Amino acid sequence: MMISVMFTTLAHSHAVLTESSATPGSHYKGAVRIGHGCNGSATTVIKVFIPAGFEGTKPQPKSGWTVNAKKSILAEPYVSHGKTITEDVVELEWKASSKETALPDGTFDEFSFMTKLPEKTGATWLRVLQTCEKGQNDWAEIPATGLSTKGLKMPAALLNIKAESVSTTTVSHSNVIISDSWVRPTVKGQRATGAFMKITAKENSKLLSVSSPAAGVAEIHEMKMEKDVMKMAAIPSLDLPAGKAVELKPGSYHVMLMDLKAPVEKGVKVPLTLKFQDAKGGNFQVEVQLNAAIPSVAQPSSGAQHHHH
Ligand SMILES: [Cu+2]
Repeated sequence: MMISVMFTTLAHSHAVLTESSATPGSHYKGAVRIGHGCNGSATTVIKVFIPAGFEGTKPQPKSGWTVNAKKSILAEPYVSHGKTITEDVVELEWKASSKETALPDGTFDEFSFMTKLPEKTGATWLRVLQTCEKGQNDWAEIPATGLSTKGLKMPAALLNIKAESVSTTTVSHSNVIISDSWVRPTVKGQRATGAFMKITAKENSKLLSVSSPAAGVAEIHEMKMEKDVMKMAAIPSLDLPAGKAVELKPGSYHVMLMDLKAPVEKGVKVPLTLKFQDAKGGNFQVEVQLNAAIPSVAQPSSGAQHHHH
């Protein structure tokens, strides 16, 4: 007879974040999930303590609960939207408006917020203080090492901030292979950005044009030295010799996306359509989803680039 052993995790009954990992510098929307009361008593107040480096945290309103965001003077001010921020939200509070709207033990609920995460990677622990009609649960324990909360009675909520391991995409088409594609995330107020990739055509081909629903104007650009000044300009088409990987990279050929409809935020996907001409003069097109992230392998070009046409 087979004996099946069920390993259960207690994680669902702790105060946990519904999204426990995120990329550095990203806009994060998360929720603290509360799985039970305090020793059978209904939950009346949830407080979430926001770690240093989280910017502009906002709680989501909740029906039947009064929401409060407490600000404090920052030890390290930061600049956002051109303004120096010296005071920011450090604590969120949801308080049941009445006995009827308190969260009964034996039920669960989620308390949502959004924030901008720091650029620093690593495990971040959010302390959650749960107050009930009788008693409190202070979710504040942090493991000495690692991410496992096993053995901890009241672990804090984990948010693991880590870089995406893959930030480029590859598309294979019968005539061309497009690899290592990515788009540079924009900074505030920037209306244009560059997209980069390697294009390898099977036969002699040409890249004729590019377009993207994310940009009002998309062009193929080259960079060249003109009287010791690096300039970029649109080119009518880009030659793709058979079997040779043509690199579109910072400081060299690139796709220029201008008149952006929205900021290109880190982590989003930007669709790009590339129109080609094959060796026989026929046209075809390829769609690529560009990841908005700077790949670790991409190095900014140093010095002048020389192109031979
Ligand atoms: Cu350009």
